[in-house]
Amino acid sequence: MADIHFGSPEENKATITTPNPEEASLAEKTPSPSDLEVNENGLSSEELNDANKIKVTVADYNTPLIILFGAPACGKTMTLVRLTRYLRGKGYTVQPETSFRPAYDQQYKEMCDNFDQMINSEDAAQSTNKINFMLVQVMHKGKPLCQILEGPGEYYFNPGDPKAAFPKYVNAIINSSNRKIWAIMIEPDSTNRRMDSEARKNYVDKIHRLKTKISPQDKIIFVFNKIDETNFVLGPGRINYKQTFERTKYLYPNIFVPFANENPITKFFAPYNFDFVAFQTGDFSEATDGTLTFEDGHEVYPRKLWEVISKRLRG
Ligand SMILES: Nc1nc2c(ncn2[C@@H]2O[C@H](COP(=O)(O)OP(=O)(O)OP(=O)(O)O)[C@@H](O)[C@H]2O)c(=O)[nH]1
Ligand SMILES: [Mg+2]
Repeated sequence: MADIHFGSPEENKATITTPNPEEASLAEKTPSPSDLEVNENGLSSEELNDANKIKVTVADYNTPLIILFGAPACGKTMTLVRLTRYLRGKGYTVQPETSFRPAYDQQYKEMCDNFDQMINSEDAAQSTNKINFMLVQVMHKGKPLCQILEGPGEYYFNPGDPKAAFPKYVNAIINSSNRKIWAIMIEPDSTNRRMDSEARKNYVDKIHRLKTKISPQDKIIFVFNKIDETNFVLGPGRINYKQTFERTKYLYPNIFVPFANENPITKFFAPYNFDFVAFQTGDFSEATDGTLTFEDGHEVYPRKLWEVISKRLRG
């Protein structure tokens, strides 16, 4: 398979961090009643006016977090949907963490209640419009393996306000004691109208800022989503990885610079401290009634992504 693997050196092996109950709640607690007017995204007006007031809770600080990090519309929600479908098909249990958002977020509650229906729906908008914040737990044979976290792209990188600092809740996630795998999403230049060359440069700066904050024990996976929109697909699931990697460096100048492997020995066979995975969530087409329908992409994509995640979960 034309597949370049960019492994991490041995010394970067993650250790399981000591649980710290105080970190379980990742933001301030009980809001006042006047702040509880909730908009259609499930955010209270207080949260909407000030992203630093957004409240999320990761109650399980022992199970590693997979954080889908990326600009708006890069495909985080659909990646979560596709991975969930794949994992369920392989006998894993994937279920939403109801405590992730406060009780006033009715939309979150509804999403948790209707999770199965939403995951199985062919109406892509059902997922992309409704899944705003999401934390799901992945279990196998009753044992929790990881938690996958999805949040609105604008709080990771907002093309309209590219220099904005991360809101408090993102910093709290960065600093939580969970072991973490950062799935940093990138995409072709033609697939996201808000991500022009200037925005991509700013996104690179944001990724570099993230890199300065995250623990050296965290793992990084660059996920090149929407690979179906490139010329690098040779056949179902067969990707010209070398070209995809070179294209990424061209589209996102200097993106990989802070991730170079500095180890004088291992750098010759593992030049970078990350994995690089090409991905497609699915095929999207507009039905005659205007709805965007979603058809799973080839299974090789979630299988490969899950393989890499599983490997990094092991250390
Ligand atoms: N061609 C192609 N388009 C995709 C793929 N994945 C997602 N898309 C398109 O990208 C759009 C946005 O996907 P989402 O998953 O909602 O993006 P997101 O990153 O969750 O966006 P925010 O929640 O706004 O941050 C979808 O409606 C699709 O049109 C893919 O694999 N291939
Ligand atoms: Mg989303």
